[in-house]
Amino acid sequence: MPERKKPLVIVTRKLPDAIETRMMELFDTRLNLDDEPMSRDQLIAAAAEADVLVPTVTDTLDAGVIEAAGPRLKLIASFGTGIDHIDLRSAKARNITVTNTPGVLTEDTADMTMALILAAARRLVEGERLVRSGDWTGWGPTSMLGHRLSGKRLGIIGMGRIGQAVARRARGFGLSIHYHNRRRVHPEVESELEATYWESLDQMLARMDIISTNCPHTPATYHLLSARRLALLRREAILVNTSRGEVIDETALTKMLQRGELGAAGLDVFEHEPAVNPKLLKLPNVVLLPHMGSATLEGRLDMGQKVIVNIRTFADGHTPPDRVLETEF
Ligand code: 8YV
Repeated sequence: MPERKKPLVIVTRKLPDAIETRMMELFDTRLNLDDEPMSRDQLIAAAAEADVLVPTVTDTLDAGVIEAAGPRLKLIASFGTGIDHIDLRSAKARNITVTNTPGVLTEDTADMTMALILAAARRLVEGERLVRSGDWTGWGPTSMLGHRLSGKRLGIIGMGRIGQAVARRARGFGLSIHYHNRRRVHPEVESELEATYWESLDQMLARMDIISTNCPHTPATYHLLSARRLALLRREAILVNTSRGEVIDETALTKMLQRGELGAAGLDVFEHEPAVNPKLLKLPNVVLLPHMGSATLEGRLDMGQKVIVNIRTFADGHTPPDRVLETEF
């Protein structure tokens, strides 16, 4: 049997060595060893040449880039779960299959969500800064007071895999679980988590001590937490976001934090990453992280494995396991 030609796979960012090595063995792989994010022109050039493109969240594959794709491009195997950086309609119109890496980031992202909840409620970063500054004068009965988690209400926006993993952890901290989701989750899950479903997001927002956004960014969730909705939050509420910056109106949120209209926030993602609203940087009651919710070595290896399996399955003429379905558009 004649040996089949290996597909040309162009990877846009530096991936873990083990993943890159395996990709080199399996495919005609072009790596980005410098890890310099590709410019739009470089992306267009890559899409024009590749059989398979492996982008990440930092690559915007909009209609223009996808329309410029060459006839060979048949698969976009994204390294990541979120797919909001890819114009799925254009990909479909060009008959390009899109895959992602769901499931393997769930626990890590949920851990980071809890870390942000704890950090914001208990002022971890402020305390750390105080010690480092050399200005700490010793323990005081009223110094560095935060808020107890146990007995508070957590409202989760987006009760998918990550939202549920957050709920499981939060219950261990004594939080009661509330959620808003497009669809009510299975009664068994609701009862396991003793979760209260709110069809009305507005109603839920007004009653929670802590809000966590765990939904994907889609046209329907863009600025889901608009200025109007943010204003419904209780004055002492804590808001954490490990999903996508675009889900929250960052300007409105910043204004509220500046005016003391919100207790605290923990943000791992931003509306215009990597740019962060400079006003946020000045606020003491905000914990800011550089989109590291899923940043574990184990997670990155699992993601890479998924990318490889998706490419391999597709190249063998089968439907890749993580094909993004049209219902996700
Ligand atoms: C990933 C993420 O690290 O997978 C996602 O949706 O937000 C991140 O945690 C990133 O997307 C990799 O492309």
